[in-house]
Amino acid sequence: MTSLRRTFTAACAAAALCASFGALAQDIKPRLIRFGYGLNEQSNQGRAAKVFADAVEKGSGGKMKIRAVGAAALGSDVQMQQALMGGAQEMMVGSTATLVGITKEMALWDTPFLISNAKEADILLDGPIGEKIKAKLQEKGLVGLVYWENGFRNLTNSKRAVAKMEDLDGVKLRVMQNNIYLDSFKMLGANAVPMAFSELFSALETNTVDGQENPFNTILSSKFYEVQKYLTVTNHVYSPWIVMVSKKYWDQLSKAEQKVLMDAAKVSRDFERKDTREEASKALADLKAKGMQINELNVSEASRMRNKLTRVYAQIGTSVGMDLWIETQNELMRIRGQGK
Ligand code: KDG
Repeated sequence: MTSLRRTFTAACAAAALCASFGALAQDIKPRLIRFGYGLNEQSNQGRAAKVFADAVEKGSGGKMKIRAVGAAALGSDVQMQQALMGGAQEMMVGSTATLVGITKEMALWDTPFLISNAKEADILLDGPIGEKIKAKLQEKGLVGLVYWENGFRNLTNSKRAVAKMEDLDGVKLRVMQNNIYLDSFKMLGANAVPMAFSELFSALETNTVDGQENPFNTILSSKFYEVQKYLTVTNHVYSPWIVMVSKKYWDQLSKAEQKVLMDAAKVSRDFERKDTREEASKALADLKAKGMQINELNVSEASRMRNKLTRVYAQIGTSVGMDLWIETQNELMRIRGQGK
C-alpha cells in the first residue's frame, strides 16, 4: 500500500474513532445517581464507593455524577432494594444474604464453609455461576453489576470466649435477615435474632443482643470492639456484597451510559477486593490492640461446627436448585484440582 494510501486510511480510522467517541459522548447525558450503602464512609465499603464514583465521573467526561450515601442514610439493605425495584433510588451496594427473599438462588452465597479462599471466591462469583445468579435479579427489577467482597465472617460477643459450640448456648446472636443464617446459628445453640445492620451497634451497646458475626473489616470500621469483648475466629462463611442498579433506571440509560457504569463497577470491584484483603490481613492485630480477647476454634471444635452447619446444605440445595448446587460443587472441585 502506498504511503499516501496508508495516510488516508489512518485519517479515516482516526475520523471514525473521533466520530464514535463523539457519538458516545452525545449518548451520555448529565445525570446524578444516588448510590446507597450501609457501612460508614471510612469503611472498605465507603472507600470503594468513592472509587466507583470517581470512575463514573471520569468515564462519562464529568457528565454522570454519583452521590454516594453511606451509613444506611438511604435505608437498610432491604429498604434500598425495595427503593431500587420501585425506581425511587438508582443504585446501591449491599449483602447478597438480604436478597434471598427476592432471588432465592442468592442463598448459594450463604452456604457455610462453601468458599475456602479468595481464589475460589473470585472464580465462582465472576464466572458462569455468579453471572447466572446475578441475571436472575432482572426478573425482579434489579440489575447486578459486580460482586464486592464483604469477607469471611467471624463471631463476636460480650459474654464469653467461644471455645466450643456449647459456649454459644443461649447467646443472643444478631444475624442478617436471612433464614439460612437464622437456622444455622439456632442449630449451633445460639438464640439467633434477625436484625438490620443499621440497628446493630446500638443493639450491642444496650445488650439487646450479646453478639454478632461479621468480617474483621466491619468489626473494625463499625467499632464493634467498643461493645464486644470476645472475638472467635471461625471464618464460617464467605460473604459477598453486590452492586446493583434499579432496572427501571437502567433501561432508561443509553448503551454508552450503561457501559460507563459497568466499566466503573469493574474498576471498583478490583480496588475493593484488594483494599478489603489488605485491611483484613492487618485487622486481627488492630482488634487485639483495641482490647478484644481473640481465640480460634481448635481443629476438633471447628469440624464439629462445620459438621453441624452443613446440615443446612440440603435446605440450600433445595432453595437454589440441585442443578446449580451440583454445578457449584463440580466447579469448586475443578478449581481445587488446579491447585494440586
Ligand atoms: O449495609 C451493610 C450490609 O450490606 C452488610 O454489611 C451486610 O454483612 C452484613 C450484615 O451483617 O448486615
